Amino acid sequence: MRKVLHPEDAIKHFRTGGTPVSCNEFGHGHINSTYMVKTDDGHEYILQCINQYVFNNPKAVMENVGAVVEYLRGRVNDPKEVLNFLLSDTDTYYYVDEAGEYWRCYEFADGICLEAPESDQDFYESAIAFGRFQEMLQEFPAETLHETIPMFHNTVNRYRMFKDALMADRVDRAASVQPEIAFIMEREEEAGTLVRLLERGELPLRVTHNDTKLNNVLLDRKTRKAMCVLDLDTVMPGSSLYDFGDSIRFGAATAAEDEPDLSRMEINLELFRVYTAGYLTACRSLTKKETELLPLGAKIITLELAVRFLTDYLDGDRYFKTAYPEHNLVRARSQLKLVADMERKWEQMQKIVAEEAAKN
Ligand code: ADP
Ligand code: GN1
Ligand code: MG
Repeated sequence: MRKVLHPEDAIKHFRTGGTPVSCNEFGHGHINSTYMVKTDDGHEYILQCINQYVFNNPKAVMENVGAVVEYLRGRVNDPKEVLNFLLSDTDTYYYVDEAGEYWRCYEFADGICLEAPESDQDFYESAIAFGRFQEMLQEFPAETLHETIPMFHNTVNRYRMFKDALMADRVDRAASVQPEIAFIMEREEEAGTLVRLLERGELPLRVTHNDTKLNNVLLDRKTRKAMCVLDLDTVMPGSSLYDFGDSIRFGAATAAEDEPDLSRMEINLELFRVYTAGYLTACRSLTKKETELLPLGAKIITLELAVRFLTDYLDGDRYFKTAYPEHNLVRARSQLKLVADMERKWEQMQKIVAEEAAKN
């Protein structure tokens, strides 16, 4: 049960130029409560209430976000490439209301935000945005970042949480999802590969975005070039393969993340190629091993998302926002179908990566 929020009160605590005249729910994020606020001087802002079930230390989230945007501001060519947060009346980038809810406000960036690429070029540009983002953060002091969600992409731990939810079976749903459970368990060993390689130092730990779906990036309205990366809540030490993988599972799929008709869900190899080309162009520092493992990054992150959606389904839908009772199950099934399709096209995915890498 989500709490009753009061965005129209919260906005008054931020240093907006004019007086707010409207405040409406906005966007398709699964986590925070997002509003678009318009003021009488014609300005537009994004106001967000941080989801504290997901982020139990919202102050740490804002410290990370503040540090990252300030760091990036000194490195970009154009200020519109970085989110511009407003100070609140407590001189911080957040305001805490009487109920203990954390709010933040930033300028609305007038860019194109897509749920699916409208052209190959759009997807290529999103790869440039996320690849460049990671390159810019290469020297960022990782030890100063809080781990806002501990073990976020630790797939071994995601399996552990899945098995706990299965054992607890809080809402009696386990019996109805046996084929999905079997599919997931058959792939447990492979799912832990990236975690083990990171632990052994065979993959570098980098500062990564960790939530690189297409609707977390804005394209410039006029040029349709990469403009600004959004949703910085999960910027933490991670692997480039997480970022690459998450972009592929969302943007290179032929259907939406919650498509109920599984026959429509496949990996589009042309889009896979386009994103690979863009990512390799923007992210020059990828090691040979990282490059080779790009297809595995896509597969493991897709499987991990299936595990996370099914865990939430078994847990009674407490983490992701859902629009109907079976929503998380539908999402989990679509991700599993995508994994199965990647397995079918595995050799082609590897060939594409090798071909694109040879061009660089
Ligand atoms: P969540 O964590 O819930 O996904 P996001 O920070 O991604 O929250 O915001 C949700 C959506 O709001 C984004 O996908 C995007 O459509 C929109 N959005 C967020 N920030 C901005 C911004 N500065 N300018 C324009 N749209 C934005
Ligand atoms: C959530 O916040 P949003 O909607 O951009 C989730 C991601 C998932 C994604 C699936 C903090 O992303 O990890 O990949 O949903 N974010 C968090 O759509 O858990
Ligand atoms: Mg988002």
